[in-house]
Amino acid sequence: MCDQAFQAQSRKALDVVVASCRLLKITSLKRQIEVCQDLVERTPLIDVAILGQFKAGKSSFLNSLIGRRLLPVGVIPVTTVITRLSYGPVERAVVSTFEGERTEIPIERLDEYTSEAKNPGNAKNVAVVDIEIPSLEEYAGLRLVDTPGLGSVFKYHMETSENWLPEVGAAILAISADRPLSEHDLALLRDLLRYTPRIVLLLTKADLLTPHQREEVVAFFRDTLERELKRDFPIFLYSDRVDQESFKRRLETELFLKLAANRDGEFGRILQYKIHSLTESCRSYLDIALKSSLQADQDRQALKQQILGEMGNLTTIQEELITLARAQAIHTRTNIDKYLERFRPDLTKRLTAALKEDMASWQGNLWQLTRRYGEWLRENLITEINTISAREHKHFFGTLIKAHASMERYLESFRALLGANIERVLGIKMVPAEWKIEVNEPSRPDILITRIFDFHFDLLWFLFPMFIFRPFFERHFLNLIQRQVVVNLSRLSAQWEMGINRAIEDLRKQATGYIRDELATLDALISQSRGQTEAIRALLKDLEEARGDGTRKGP
Ligand SMILES: Nc1nc2c(ncn2[C@@H]2O[C@H](COP(=O)(O)OP(=O)(O)OP(=O)(O)O)[C@@H](O)[C@H]2O)c(=O)[nH]1
Ligand SMILES: [Mg+2]
Repeated sequence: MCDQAFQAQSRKALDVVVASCRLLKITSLKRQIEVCQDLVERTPLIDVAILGQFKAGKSSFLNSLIGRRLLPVGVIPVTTVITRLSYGPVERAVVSTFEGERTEIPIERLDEYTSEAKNPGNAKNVAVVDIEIPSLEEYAGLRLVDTPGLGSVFKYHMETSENWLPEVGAAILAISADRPLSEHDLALLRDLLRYTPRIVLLLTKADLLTPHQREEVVAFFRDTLERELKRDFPIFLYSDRVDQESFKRRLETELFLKLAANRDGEFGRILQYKIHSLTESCRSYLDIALKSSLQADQDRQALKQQILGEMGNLTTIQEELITLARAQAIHTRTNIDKYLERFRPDLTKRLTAALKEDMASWQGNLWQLTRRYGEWLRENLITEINTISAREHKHFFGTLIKAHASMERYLESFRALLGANIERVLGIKMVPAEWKIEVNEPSRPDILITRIFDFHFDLLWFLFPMFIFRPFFERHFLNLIQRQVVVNLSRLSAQWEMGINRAIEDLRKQATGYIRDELATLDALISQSRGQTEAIRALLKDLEEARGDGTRKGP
């Protein structure tokens, strides 16, 4: 938790802002208030990911930390999906799928989702399992992340975990102490360094070594890391069989507590900055309301006209934003098609070669052969197209990025013009509400290959003795690949187009919303502030007081 006094002060400042908004019908600060309220109330979590080769003892280590055999462990690769453990007053487990579905499950049935034996190859499409348990209270604020063997999941993890403070997380690389540092581990370390500087090594299964051997192993690791990576990493020993408590204590004082302290500092700075900018905006609005409240009625109307003038016309603004969105959306499909074209020839060649090789061993009549071919094609195309989709989709986002930039520019110029008018007419330099339109990345489409053949001539299999016709049909199957590749790349393109254009539309709605709220707020401030001079003055005073030390200028 961040500093209690600072949190109380932030709450007080928020209360004044909320009261001001209620009195003066300020709608444009709503989002910012929500963000700050959320930050003030929540305890942010730091992710500590346990990574490493299969069977390094990652899950066993976590079980030992929490003092309970909760995560599945075993002698063959076990953990198949990412599992996050954090403190919660009541025990619960929630499974989230890649489709975004969340289901609560009984904690005893965890292995049905996280173990390779009961969820082979993650057939259940689980993105992550989140577990809350009361016994993690001493680690409150940390979220311990168990990962499947090998490190590549870390990339996935960093991409998908909540991104507000990703850099605070740490990585624990588990390596079995009875094995030397492998090339794989070094490669993983190099990879990890791109994501977080906070990496420690955990030499597991220390019980397999004598105290003297342990020292030797630690020295060997130090030397190798210094030579290979020119880096010094903290190294911890661990065993879930002997001296658990002393191993645990060292980790706690030298790693976990330090992480928590870091997080508090970082979190405090973010909250301070956000509260500062929110109270500044609120004060500008109160200033505007105060000036306007002191005017006679007819002057107030004139003021409104001078400040909003042409800009007050929301319909024109809406139309302009629609034009901006459309200008990008119409190019989305062409851009993706053009980009995907580069994969077509190679993909066709690769599939054709693979089919030639695999088909040689197929047996049966035409009907059986066709079934086999259908399955083969579906399986291989789905894998290939999904791989392209997962690896390349960031390249499809051109129009989304451009739409985002053009809407931000539009908002900026709207804001600049409005600010200039307010300064000219009222002499107030306005601190506008924080505006940030957020891009919601479209989720990955499901690739579905439906029809393989237009005409089921395979039903007439009895007409074609295979020893005569087989070469003919093989050729036909091979030729079909080219068309299947074209059709399915195009389908992929269409699915991404839909997602991306939906995201552009979402940007447009956000931008319109910002402007609508700002205009409504100013309209309310100027038209309805009559006779509220005293109340406004009191709020300004409260705001000054509440800002106190707690909202010194942020970073
Ligand atoms: N002697 C000894 N064996 C351990 C220790 N920790 C784990 N093991 C054994 O190592 C094997 C692998 O343990 P897991 O915890 O499943 O390893 P993991 O890294 O989670 O494996 P994956 O999930 O498959 O990547 C099991 O047979 C454990 O009993 C330890 O401290 N000492
Ligand atoms: Mg495991």
